Amino acid sequence: MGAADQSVVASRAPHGSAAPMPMSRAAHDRMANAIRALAMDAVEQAMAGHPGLPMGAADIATVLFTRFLKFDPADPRWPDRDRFVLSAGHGSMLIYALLHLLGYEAMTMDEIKRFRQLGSITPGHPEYGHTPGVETTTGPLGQGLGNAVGMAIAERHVAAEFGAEVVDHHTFVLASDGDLMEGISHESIALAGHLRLAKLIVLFDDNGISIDGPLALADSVDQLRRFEACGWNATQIDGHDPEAIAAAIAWARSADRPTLIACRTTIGFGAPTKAGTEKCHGSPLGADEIKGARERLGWTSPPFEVPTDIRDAWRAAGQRGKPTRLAWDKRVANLAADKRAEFNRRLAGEMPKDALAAAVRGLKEKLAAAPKEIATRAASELALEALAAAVPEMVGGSADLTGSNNTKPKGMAALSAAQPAGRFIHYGIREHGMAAAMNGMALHGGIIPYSGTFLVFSDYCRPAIRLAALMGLRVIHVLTHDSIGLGEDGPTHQPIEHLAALRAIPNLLVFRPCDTVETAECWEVALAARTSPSVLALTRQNLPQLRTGFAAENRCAAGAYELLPAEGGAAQVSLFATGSEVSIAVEARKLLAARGVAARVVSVPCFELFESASAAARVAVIGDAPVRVGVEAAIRQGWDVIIGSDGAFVGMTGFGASAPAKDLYRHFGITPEHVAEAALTKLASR
Ligand SMILES: Cc1ncc(C[n+]2csc(CCOP(=O)(O)OP(=O)(O)O)c2C)c(N)n1
Repeated sequence: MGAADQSVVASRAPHGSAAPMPMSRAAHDRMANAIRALAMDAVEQAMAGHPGLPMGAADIATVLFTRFLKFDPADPRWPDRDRFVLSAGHGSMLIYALLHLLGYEAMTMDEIKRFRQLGSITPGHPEYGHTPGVETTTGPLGQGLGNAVGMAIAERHVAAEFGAEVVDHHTFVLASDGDLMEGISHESIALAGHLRLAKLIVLFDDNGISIDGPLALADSVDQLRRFEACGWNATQIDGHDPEAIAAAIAWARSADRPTLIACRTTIGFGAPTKAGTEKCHGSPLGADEIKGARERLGWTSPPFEVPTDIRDAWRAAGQRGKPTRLAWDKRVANLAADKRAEFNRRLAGEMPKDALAAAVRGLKEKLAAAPKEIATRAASELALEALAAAVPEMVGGSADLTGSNNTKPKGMAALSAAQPAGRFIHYGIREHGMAAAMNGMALHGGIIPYSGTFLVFSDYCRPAIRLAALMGLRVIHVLTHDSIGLGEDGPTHQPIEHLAALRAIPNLLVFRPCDTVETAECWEVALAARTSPSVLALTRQNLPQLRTGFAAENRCAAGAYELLPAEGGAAQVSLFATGSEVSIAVEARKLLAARGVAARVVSVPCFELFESASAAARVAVIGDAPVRVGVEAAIRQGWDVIIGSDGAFVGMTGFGASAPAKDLYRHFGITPEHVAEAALTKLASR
């Protein structure tokens, strides 16, 4: 920043008072140096990693964790803990050093020594579910910040429902230049500012260095003004001055909006020749540099040793939160019995099983009594009306396509700054920020987030969907307008490769229901999938209800099932289809019957569930008809698992076009006639 900016900084200086300093400056420095030493030594031993960020941000982390952060190492999942998100995941040694020093039992010195090794809890980038005390998986820059916005939304929402006596915590983020340069950061901070998430505090490691060198090579954004323009408080401080850090955090905690604290730091603080340069970003410092850093920092202990007095001071900081946690336990115990049970159920992520089952059953009974020819997006809205009433932790949303995605059932109030108890989030046109925030909500707990956009824009959410799958989070993406069937909007809006691309993500359930009943069943399975994210690919166009008559069994749970058997003899043809193409397969079956060919129709609402079924179940569903045909208005990739490489496929091979849906289906040959013809050709060639 130039001189002009400094005056802006001065006028924004925080005036709040911090918690009293529990230690001398010298003690602070030694505690911070313990982080620096562990980071240098672990990266050196692994011969890989990033010492620069932990060394630069050690003062910020020391102040935050010893004077402010509410946590208890004895219960890393205590629901009312403050969240700390290391958005700059490459600086993972910062969090590992902290967890070790603070006394998280699992984070032994051996684990620090095994930094980045197979089977350690100290992987290259922090991984949720792998390391107690790590709140989210970070590494892809910007995602942690996006998650933190969701965590802060969740805190406010759950607090609005259950009261501040049991839900009252802050979300802190340590973000780097890279986090703030990524586009997702803009979506996330704009949403946070709009929702006035006052308990969200971003500590920006403002070191002016990224991998290529000085930030000035590629960036000249005034981050303070950017955040302020998004409705945040913003201030800039010396990130190596513990009192300035403490005063800024105290100020931020009393704010009525989210706060950015730009902490001016020196990357690799203490390293004699590499500090302040990109040379300490992504590689070990080397023996000489480490020796020099030890001298500079006055750190005389050998590698992986922490002097007893410093270790004791860190442990004492780790013990600070225990009384607060025990007091919280009592407050929860004092809640009215049914409120307490509901609070605990939601935080445990358990479904209201009976209510959910009753809601699905009721809906299926209604659909059996009065079948509906509607789009699956409309069927999803019908399902949501029943489900959202039965599952109060569902919080919906849309990236400005609410009326198209049908994700807002009647009576669901908007969640806003003024009304945090609302259950529908207008995310704005921010698909990436939305998906990252959904992950944060699921990580926070107490909420099952679902949301919507067009299937084609899953590309805009994909990095966050991938992380949801990696972390095993129950988030549900309602992705409508799922094929050329959306019609006139044309090829920019018509997904072609998206189903295959989403199916390629491990642990993601991709559902493509064919009618109202399947839509209800897919919703039920998605809600029950505690450790998997789901996508519901839904149509714009109307579809006939193929599942008539009532059956309590959730047939979609198998992933694929025989919808219609062969008639008049053993099946010569098996027709496999998903979503809107199932009804085309049903028509093709009639055409084949007229030609004396017995065909069966298998609906495949979810490849992943089908692939996880037993071998016997799969063989039974695939059947032994000599000819297999797949029908899906998308690319063939992935289908050979079902139809074999010698199967016929009726679908798309390139981009779509702008026209009414019926014309497009004809134009691209995705018709009953063409399906029947493909089957007959295969039969004839045998
Ligand atoms: C989305 C994404 N793109 C690229 C990277 C690779 N990468 C890791 S750190 C980094 C930038 C480092 O600069 P900064 O964020 O300022 O961190 P610092 O150098 O201060 O540690 C990059 C490009 C990444 N992790 N995520």
